Amino acid sequence: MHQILHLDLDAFFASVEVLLNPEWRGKPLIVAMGHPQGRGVVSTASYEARQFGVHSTMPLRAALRLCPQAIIAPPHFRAYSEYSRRVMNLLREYSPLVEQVSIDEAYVEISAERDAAQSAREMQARIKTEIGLDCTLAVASNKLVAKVACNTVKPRGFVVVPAGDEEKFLAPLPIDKLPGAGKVTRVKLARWNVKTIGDLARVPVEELRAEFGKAGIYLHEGAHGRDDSPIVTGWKTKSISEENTFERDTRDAKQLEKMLEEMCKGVARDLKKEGFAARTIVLKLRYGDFVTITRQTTLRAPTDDADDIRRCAIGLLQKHWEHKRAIRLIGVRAHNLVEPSSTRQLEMTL
Ligand code: TTP
Ligand code: MG
Repeated sequence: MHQILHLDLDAFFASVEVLLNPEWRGKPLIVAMGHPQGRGVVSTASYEARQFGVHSTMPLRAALRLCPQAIIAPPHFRAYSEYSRRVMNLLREYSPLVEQVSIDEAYVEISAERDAAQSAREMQARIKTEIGLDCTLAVASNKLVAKVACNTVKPRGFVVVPAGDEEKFLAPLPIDKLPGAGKVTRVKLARWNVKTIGDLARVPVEELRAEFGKAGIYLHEGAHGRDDSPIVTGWKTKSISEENTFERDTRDAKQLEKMLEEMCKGVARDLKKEGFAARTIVLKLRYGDFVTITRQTTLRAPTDDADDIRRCAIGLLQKHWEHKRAIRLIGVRAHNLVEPSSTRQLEMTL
């Protein structure tokens, strides 16, 4: 029997901002990109701001209508990754089996000799006292149940789902809490009048398979609280990117190239900081009508150099941008990352 723990930091970016600006504690706080009068988007909000209905991905203007007194902070990504690193290192004191799934989220497998609930309690207390952050923790026999459970007790939550109780625990929860049951899936599930995870568990697996194929089997297994996916360690950043939405859609090639140049510098800086070089550079363009295209170039040798990345990105822009069309958003991503040690090995074998 496995002991899996799922951790998710509470209102992560906002909580770090509070550590950097203690006078903001207890206040409605929104971390957002862009200008309040422009096309800013909410990255996250403190729980005080969420009471007004503010949430991630909401346009900042809408958020400010709901909560005009909110403090607005621009993001400080360096600080977030530093805090994230500290939390992940603390988790590694308890087990080598740590799978980081996002900047503020991880699974940890605790060995059978340890009491997972006790370790989890201790982690939660230490993350608060040693790092200053609140988190929510769930313990279960597999990743799926731990993740779902974690989301039911946010913020500052703690929950243990005893082995054998997985299905019973999930049954009353609304179906949208089950990973894999996205909007499209839920519309189709309405045919069986599925509202809760328990309702889904009662649908015969053959019917789910007929409707969803292999995904139907996963839905069935998940609804019964079964998941045998392993902890994947050695998680690495899969890509590094920057993107920007213009205040006004633009057809100005100079402006686009200037923006790209800035973003490429940022991407190169992050690559160096994380110790990676990229083999593939991807350009993303979103036109005024929201049609979005991505185009990519694969390099002969991996790079972390801003000029190399800029040359690729601008080359892609010149080749693929339909000049008549105004651009709303432009982005650049470094992808296919390799570590410099493997780059060196590569060069040596070439
Ligand atoms: P989440 O864990 O989804 O959100 P959260 O930590 O702010 O709040 P909670 O977990 O308590 O519900 O995401 C982690 C961080 O990722 C979040 O603080 C900001 C960033 N983020 C965005 O920038 N945009 C998004 O749309 C989302 C969902 C998160
Ligand atoms: Mg979080």
